[in-house]
Order: sequence, then C-alpha cells, then structure tokens
Amino acid sequence: MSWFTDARFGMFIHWGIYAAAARHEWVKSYERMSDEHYQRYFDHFDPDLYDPEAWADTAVRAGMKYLVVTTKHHDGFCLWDSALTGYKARTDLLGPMLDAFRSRGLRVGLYYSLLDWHHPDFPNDLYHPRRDEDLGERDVATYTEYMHGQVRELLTNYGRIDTMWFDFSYEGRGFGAKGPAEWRSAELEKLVRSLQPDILINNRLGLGTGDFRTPEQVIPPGGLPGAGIWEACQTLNGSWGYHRDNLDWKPVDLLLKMLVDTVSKGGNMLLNVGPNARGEFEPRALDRLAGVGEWMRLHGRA
Ligand code: FUL
Repeated sequence: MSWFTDARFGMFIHWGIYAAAARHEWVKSYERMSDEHYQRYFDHFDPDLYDPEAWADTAVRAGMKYLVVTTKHHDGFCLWDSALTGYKARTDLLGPMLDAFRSRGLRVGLYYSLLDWHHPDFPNDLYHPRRDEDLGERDVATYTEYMHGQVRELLTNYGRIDTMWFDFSYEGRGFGAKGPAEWRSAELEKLVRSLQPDILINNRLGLGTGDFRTPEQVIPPGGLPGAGIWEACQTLNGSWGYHRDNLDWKPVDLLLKMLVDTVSKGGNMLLNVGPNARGEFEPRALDRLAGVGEWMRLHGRA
C-alpha cells in the first residue's frame, strides 16, 4: 500500500456518453430518460479531439501521481472494447489512456459501476424510468455473470492495474436490488485479487471491507482515525461528468486547502475531471489544474 499513501494526489476521470448531454453523469436517471431517448448520446459520442497523452501531461503538471477512470458508469456505456456488449465506444478509449499515464510513471485504477441502467437484466432502481415501465422478466443472475465477465476482461487485457474502484452497493437504499448477495461480491473480490494480486480494492462492494475508504465530496473533519487508508474523492464544480453550464467552480486556493487538509489528516485526494464529449478537458478545468500544479511545483516534495 505504500505507493498509495505516498501518492496523495490522483486524477479521477468521469467520461462517457453523458458528456454529450453536458449536464450530469446521472442525467439519464435524473431526467427519467428512456433507453430510446438516451440513445442519441450514444449515436453522437465521437471524441475526435481525444488526446490521452495531453491528459496525462496535464495530470503530471498538476502534481498528480495516479489515475482512476470510469470504465463503465451507471448508464452502462463502456469505454473499452468489451467482447460482452455492443454498448461501448467505437474504438478502445481505455488502453491508450492507461498507456499514456503509465508511461509518465503514474499508477492506474479502474472505476467500474455495479449499477447498469442499460443492461436488460439489471434490476430496477429508484430513479430510472423503468420503474414506471413494464420491466418484464429480469434475471439479476444473468447481469451478475455479465458484470463478473467484464471485470475479468478489464483485469486480464489491460496489464497491471493498481486500484479497483467499484461503485456502488446499494442494499438497503430502496433501489430494488439486494446488493452483495446478488452481485456475488465476495466472489468478485476473490476474482479481482486472483487476477491482480497487488491491487487495492475500494470499499464499495458492500462487504464492509475494502483496502481503502472513499469519502465522497467531503473531508472527514478529524480524518478517519483507525479506519486504515482513505481517499477523499472531490469534484472541481460539484459534478463528476462534464457539466457545461455549471458555474460552481472551486477556485484554486480552495482546491489547495482541500488538498493540504486531506493530506494532513492522512488521506489522499482524488480530484475529478469530466472531459467533454469531443475528448477535451475544458479551459476552466485546465486553469485550475495548472494553478494547483504551480503550487505543487513550489511546495510539493517527491
Ligand atoms: C457516486 C456515483 O453515483 C457518482 O456518479 C460518482 O461516480 C461518484 C464518484 O460516486 O456514487
């Protein structure tokens, strides 16, 4: 775990077809969009300006030491060339990104959503419009097979992966699924460790365990004493996915205070960027990362 606690500062990337809607990664659910309506974002997602080398350079200049990227978010869209679905990017967007970050000495982690609003056997959830539709027969066991198969692909075909970031187990939250029992979380954890023995797994599989904890958009006031290692994940503007009209951008000095506060309490900060649908970090994100990087250059220590 020492690389992780030494790293302290990482880049989270939330990227998927929701970037084309440009308002939130939960847009399909929040706006109760049908699959048919949401299809327009799939059809138009064409990241012609995607330059993973530039992304990795930006992370290095900001002083970040690792990456965590959404391979599949709750909408079910996959950034990699999964053999198990056609609901994926036209070309593999994941491999080049991992290569670019690794080649600059950064560690790499994969976010993978346990929820999947696209898969026909995913059970209903609270917000999705399927709630009001005829759900038909849904066999969660089929979905779980698919999910395990995808995790196997990710951890077999993309070289060494340093962290696995599952999101999230929702038993008891009224989403209609039972969580770990249905996901076969314990088995999934074993699978991950068998494929990548040195990997660190977060705590969102619903097992009450995990190698590190993941407070979200909060810095626990006294840190998390006795809770082992932790990583506070934070946004630049309150949204994880690209949100064009959002004006709640945090200024550089606030981001720096958050970083110092987190690190002084023994945590890591995983700071998110939501690239747009053409594959660029927008200027407002670049400005802030550059400001943080300038401070890191003067005050950071390897
Ligand atoms: C949450 C998700 O629902 C958000 O969309 C985001 O990915 C955040 C990091 O985790 O649980």
